[in-house]
Amino acid sequence: MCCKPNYQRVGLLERYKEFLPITDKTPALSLMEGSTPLIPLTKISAKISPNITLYAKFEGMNPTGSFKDRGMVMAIANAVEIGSKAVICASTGNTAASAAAYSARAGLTCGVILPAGEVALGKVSQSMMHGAKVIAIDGNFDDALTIVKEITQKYPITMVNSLNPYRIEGQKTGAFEICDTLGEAPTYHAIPVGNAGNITAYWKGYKEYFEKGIIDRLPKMIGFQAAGSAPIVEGHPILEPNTIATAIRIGNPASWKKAEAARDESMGLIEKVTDEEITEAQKLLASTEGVFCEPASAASVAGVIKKAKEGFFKEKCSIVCILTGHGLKDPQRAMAICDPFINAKNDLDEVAKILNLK
Ligand code: AN7
Repeated sequence: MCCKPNYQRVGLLERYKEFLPITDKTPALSLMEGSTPLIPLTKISAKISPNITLYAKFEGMNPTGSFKDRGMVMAIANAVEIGSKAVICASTGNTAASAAAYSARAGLTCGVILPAGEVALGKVSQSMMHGAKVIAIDGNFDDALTIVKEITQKYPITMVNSLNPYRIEGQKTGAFEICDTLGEAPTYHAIPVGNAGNITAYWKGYKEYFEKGIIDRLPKMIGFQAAGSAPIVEGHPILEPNTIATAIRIGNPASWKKAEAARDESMGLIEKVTDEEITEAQKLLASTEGVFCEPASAASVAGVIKKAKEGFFKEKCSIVCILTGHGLKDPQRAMAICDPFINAKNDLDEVAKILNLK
């Protein structure tokens, strides 16, 4: 009894090759991404509704700490295949970290364009450490994406934002994994929405499994934007998007129409959650479930809690919340929302007293 298949020993291009645009010439690139845990959230579901079986797909367990690795492994493998020497992306941080890591591994030059002052510390440190050329512009994510779109038209450099279709192809594997684990699609798929590539990719993945007869129903896609950065909810671009969830501080999502299609075809919804609701959900996940995700990720759980309070989930149902990135990406925010730690003398009695032991 030694050889049960262990998917953590293969990366996504290998695990799902028959579903991906892979040819004889695609390099076998991998950092062992994917195969992330689907964690039952029993405390939170008990708190909000007896009808709900709630899970977190913890994408923070990917090699660079976010879901971006799924699409990036495919996009960078394709860039190598087509002979690119350099790639570029605009990013609120996670795309950049992932692009930088996979570029390093594949031997490509990587440029990342970030909105200055608006990217969480962990993410910037990753891009720097992996050797990307990091450029912080005096503008927001939408401005950075405009530069990337124009530069890739003019110069021989490959875009690895989710406008690159290979990104979406890789990211759809998240839907496959959920179905492979549950044996079916969940009733609801809850997900944060920023540039809207991920909701697009998951919907594509579920539809492909459905068309192949691997699952016999589709989930309803329920997406959540941050209230200060909710262009899809408001119905127009937001010129100065704002939220503590810097990953989804995006005013004009590239995959806007596709996100609406996922919402409408699945009979789901896209709504907004406030920064307070996001923070509360982030703390609840960490302090009662032991799962530390970044603020943007908590938007999915915040959205489910909000809809449960409204009585939206009437029947017995299963809900998978995508926790898109790890909490360690944004340690400064985490420190800011917790009670300060206690400074004490180097003294046993004092420490015991603080712990209420004496
Ligand atoms: C943790 O890295 O857009 O709706 O440039 O990092 O597919 O954009 C990040 C997005 C959710 C939103 N959660 O996903 C970037 C970037 C986290 C994220 C999103 C992002 P999309």
